[in-house]
Amino acid sequence: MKNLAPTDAAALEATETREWLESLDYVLRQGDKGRSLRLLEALQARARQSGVKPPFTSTTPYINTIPVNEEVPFPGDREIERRIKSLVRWNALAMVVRGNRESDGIGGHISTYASSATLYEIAFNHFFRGKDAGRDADLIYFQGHASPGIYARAFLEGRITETHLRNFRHELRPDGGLSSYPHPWLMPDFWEFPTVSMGLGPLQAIYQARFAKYLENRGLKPASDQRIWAFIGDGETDEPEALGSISLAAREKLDNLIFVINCNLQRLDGPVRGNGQIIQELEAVFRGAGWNVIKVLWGSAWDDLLARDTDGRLVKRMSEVVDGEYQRYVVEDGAYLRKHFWGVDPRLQEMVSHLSDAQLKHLPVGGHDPMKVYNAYHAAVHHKGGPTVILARTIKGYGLGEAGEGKNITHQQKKMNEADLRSFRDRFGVPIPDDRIADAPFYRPDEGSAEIAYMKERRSTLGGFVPKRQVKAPAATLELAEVFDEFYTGTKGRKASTTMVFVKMLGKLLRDKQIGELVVPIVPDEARTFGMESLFREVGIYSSIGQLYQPVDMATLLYYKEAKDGQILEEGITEAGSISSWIAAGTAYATHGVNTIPFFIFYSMFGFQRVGDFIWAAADARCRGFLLGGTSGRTTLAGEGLQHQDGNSHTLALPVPTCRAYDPAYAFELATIVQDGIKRMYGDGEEGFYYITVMNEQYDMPAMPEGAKDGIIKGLYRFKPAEAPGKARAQLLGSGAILNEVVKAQALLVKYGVGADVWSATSYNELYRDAHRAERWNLLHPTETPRVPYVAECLAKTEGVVVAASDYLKSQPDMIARWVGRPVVTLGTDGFGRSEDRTALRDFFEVDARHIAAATLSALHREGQVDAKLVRQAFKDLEINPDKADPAIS
Ligand SMILES: Cc1ncc(C[n+]2csc(CCOP(=O)(O)OP(=O)(O)O)c2C)c(N)n1
Ligand SMILES: [Mg+2]
Repeated sequence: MKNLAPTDAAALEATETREWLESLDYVLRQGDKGRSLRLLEALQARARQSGVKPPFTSTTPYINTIPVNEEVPFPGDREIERRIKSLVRWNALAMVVRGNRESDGIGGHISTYASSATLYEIAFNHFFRGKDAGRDADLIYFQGHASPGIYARAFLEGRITETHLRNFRHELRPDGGLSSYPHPWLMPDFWEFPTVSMGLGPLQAIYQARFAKYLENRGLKPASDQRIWAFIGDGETDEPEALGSISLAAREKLDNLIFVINCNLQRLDGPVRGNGQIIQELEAVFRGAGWNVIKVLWGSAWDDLLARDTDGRLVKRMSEVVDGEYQRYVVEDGAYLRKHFWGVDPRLQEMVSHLSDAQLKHLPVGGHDPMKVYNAYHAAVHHKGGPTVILARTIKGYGLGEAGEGKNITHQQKKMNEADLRSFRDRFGVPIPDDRIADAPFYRPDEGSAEIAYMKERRSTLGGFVPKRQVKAPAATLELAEVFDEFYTGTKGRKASTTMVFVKMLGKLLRDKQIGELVVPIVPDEARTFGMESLFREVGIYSSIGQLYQPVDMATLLYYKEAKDGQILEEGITEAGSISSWIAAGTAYATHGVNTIPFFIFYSMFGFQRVGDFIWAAADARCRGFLLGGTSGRTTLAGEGLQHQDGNSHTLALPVPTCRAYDPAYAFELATIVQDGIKRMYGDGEEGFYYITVMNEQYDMPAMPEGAKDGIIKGLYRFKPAEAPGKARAQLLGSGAILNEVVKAQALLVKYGVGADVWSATSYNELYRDAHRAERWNLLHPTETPRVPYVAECLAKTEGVVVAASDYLKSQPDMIARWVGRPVVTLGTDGFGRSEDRTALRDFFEVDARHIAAATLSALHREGQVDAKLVRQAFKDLEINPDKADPAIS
């Protein structure tokens, strides 16, 4: 070779390559794939022995994974399905275009669905199982901004009306509308899973698929061949959540899970990987994680070209073109393609010499070819032993032509002029006459038409319409006194933390005959932190394959027991994964018809702050259950410092409308909240959830004062009235572990002649909401007797200054200040945490008994109720340093 001229060397190499490929073809024609594989392995081995080091490759060539000779025939009526799809396309587009004509900027997306119409239609006509089939329906995470297409189909199916379509993104119109994206809160009979915050859908789908197996393995749901589908954008895969847990899906062998990634090579601003190939990149990632990867890149019209690609030149060319260039081909004409794709090699050019420029231009990509998409789904649902991802190449804005097909602006294209509409109509053959086209009218063929009949027949065969949300689990009558009673009587001198109390409560709930098996404890590698390890042995850690090893602590009582029917979901260090399991379990009353009661306990700082968007999605999905923020309280979690010490989470919980957040101090408060929560969610059917902070400071748990229950739930009750009125009065509010500081301050103040009542504020968030409810009612009913907010009912008529101390932001007690009738002095833990012990932390943040007492006297002095001398003396006694740095920013 060395001595040959370069052109001769190239010619020789081409001949050799062809000969080798012909030999391989010969073996392949004998029909034995195993033989060809063995041959390739032998060649590789020989090459290695001779010092050739094949580069590592995690990708396959840039062609369809399923070869033509393995395709199964298409079972449907191609022509009628094409017509149906065209009508869905049209109505989806008309919704957005008309919506924006009527109110400019109302939004909506045309191009995403335009690219994924075939991906959805094949699934609707042949795969998605509905809920009426008498077996488990598929659970489908739709790509959020493809929703116009899903609505347009529902319109053709007769599930929603033309008025609904007209009111897309006008949900507040009196005759009803459609929400922008999948929102179970807003459309509870339609959407099951909120997806549009990108990345959350794919991650939740993985944990949903795992949870379905968990239910089966624990005998809470019969085994089924239910599938979980997640439709995802290729741009969306840049979200860390989207790919972050794919290894779990492979490890758990989730063959009930199918990802369909709509690889239109574009995101909002431009190409996903202009300089690379997103499909190859994703293939490598998923293959590396152990997924079954099916690439659907080229439509059937390419089959013949590929069959003639005897020397691999076409495949090589396909593999070397970057996505930015592929995108360019979409907007350029056939001549451009001939020159720039085929023209790089005369032999490639020759391959397509029989095709016109127009034919070249319209060689379809795989994701728009029903046959290819059908085959990919067919292979995916028959794949056993692991999850499948389908990487389907599509064109963003397919069919929009000049109005945006393949253009960088296409994601936000919402306007089309008459000429654009006309060309779209012509391209898809939508029967709308010229004189009406400018109005973009919705179009639904007669009820008796072949199209409607076909759609309905397909859906009825597959078990009814999708998406559809249905609450199937019956409400339960719950008698849980046996579980909770002991917590109301106090620990009688024994010290305990609220975390310990919670763990004990959880253990009793797990043992309860009525609901025990429905309880789902979820921990992100933090069970020992919360003292939950006894549950490992007692109820087991869920493992789909049991325990294949003898745990190192086998000989101990509390060994690390993994079991197929284990109840605990020990998720490892993933709050995002854990919350996804929590959401799956908390929505199982609708998705699976099982009232599972999830308790997710985590480091409170890594909850709302870290996975707040999931918690928002949980609310949107009408999730039920309990979130336990462990090791909570900025000064109560000692030692850890600023990354761990949580003084924020109650404030972060406030915006979530269905989340009730509580900061209980004592066992009886915790018991009241949990018992009431179970009743409300699983007995009364409320679709909301609880966030409860629990602490690790140990102290004596008192018995519940008479009549406190109602106030605990509403957020405030008088825990300890002043023993004597004193010369001056004060109302002291505390919550969580800080309530003990308030009780101590009450005692300190006696010495200065102040009679203080102590209140436990279990939830400022709930007090605030209640007060606003009352205030709004008063505003709207000016002539009627005003309602009194609960917090005002409690405090407005009391005497003395009001001082509230919290282990969270001062904004917590501030929230109720305007209903108290006088100023509220608030002490809280705004600022960065510190590694210190509790005493030092509470001094630093000025929330200890000394500072509470000092603040009370200071306020009383300003009110003219105690004189300056007494305050000065008190500050000296209490060692208060008025010139201390402000903890809020030091
Ligand atoms: C977390 C999050 N960030 C940003 C957005 C805004 N957004 C909506 S769609 C979109 C582009 C989507 O691109 P891709 O995932 O490729 O979907 P395609 O429309 O191309 O199918 C963006 C940035 C969002 N919805 N969620
Ligand atoms: Mg995209």
